[in-house]
Amino acid sequence: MADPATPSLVVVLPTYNERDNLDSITTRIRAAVPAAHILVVDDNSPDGTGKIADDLASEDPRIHVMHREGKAGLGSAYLAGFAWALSRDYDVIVQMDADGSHPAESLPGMVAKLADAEVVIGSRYVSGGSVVNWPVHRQALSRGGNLYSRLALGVRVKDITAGYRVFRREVLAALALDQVASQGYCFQIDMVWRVVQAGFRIVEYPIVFTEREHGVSKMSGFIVREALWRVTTWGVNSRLGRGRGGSSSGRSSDGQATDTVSA
Ligand SMILES: Nc1nc2c(ncn2[C@@H]2O[C@H](COP(=O)(O)OP(=O)(O)O)[C@@H](O)[C@H]2O)c(=O)[nH]1
Ligand SMILES: [Mg+2]
Repeated sequence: MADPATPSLVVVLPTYNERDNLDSITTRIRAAVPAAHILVVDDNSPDGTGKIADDLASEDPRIHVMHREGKAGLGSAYLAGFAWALSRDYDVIVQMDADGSHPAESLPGMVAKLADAEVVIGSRYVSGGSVVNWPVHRQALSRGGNLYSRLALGVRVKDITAGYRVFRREVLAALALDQVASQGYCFQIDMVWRVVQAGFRIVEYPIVFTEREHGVSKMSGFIVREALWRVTTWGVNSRLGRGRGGSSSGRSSDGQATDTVSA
């Protein structure tokens, strides 16, 4: 493993029809963390994003591309990317959307916070964080989903649905990722729930989330309904002390192993 002062880092970027965003986001990552590796996980995007990723990779040996057969969902793309990263020597694994919503410029600050925790969440809902260019209905959905999930699960993370995260490799190595079935939005909640139950610490780092300028969101009614029923099931099981609620594997946890910071 590399020198802990300069951890080797990979950013996993899932893409589905991000033709107009990929060049810009990879350039921003490269500027923010020059040594970063980038793994694009493309689900055979009809708009040719995979070809653009291949072209970028041919010019930059630290850009890698995983081509998958077809659209299999955000959660599945991240899990494939995490497995790829764990089979290599990376100390730090980052998940980030490819649409430019997650500011690559915050990455050095987020990585520095790994001094205090095993997971850092780029958070819209701590002091200093914000959302730019979201319509009222999307803000309401996000706020409502966060509030419901926090209450149902008893977790103190303010932005539990955030998609911008930095993990120490040992966290992902410790979780039973092959058992994660959640997609989209719910995948984010599922991962926080697993991290908390495994007793790892989470710190939230304020980010400014800016809605995409190019391409379209893949958010759907299915994704919202999935989150609602899964979170409700976990919350009920947790209160009944069974299944993925009461007993935790690995390190001890009181379900409150979280903290927030402002930076
Ligand atoms: N590989 C892959 N990427 C996906 C899939 N669905 C969404 N993404 C990517 O996941 C990121 C977030 O998706 P987005 O539609 O912006 O969701 P939103 O930010 O919640 O509206 C973007 O980089 C998408 O291209 C999928 O099925 N497969
Ligand atoms: Mg987006």
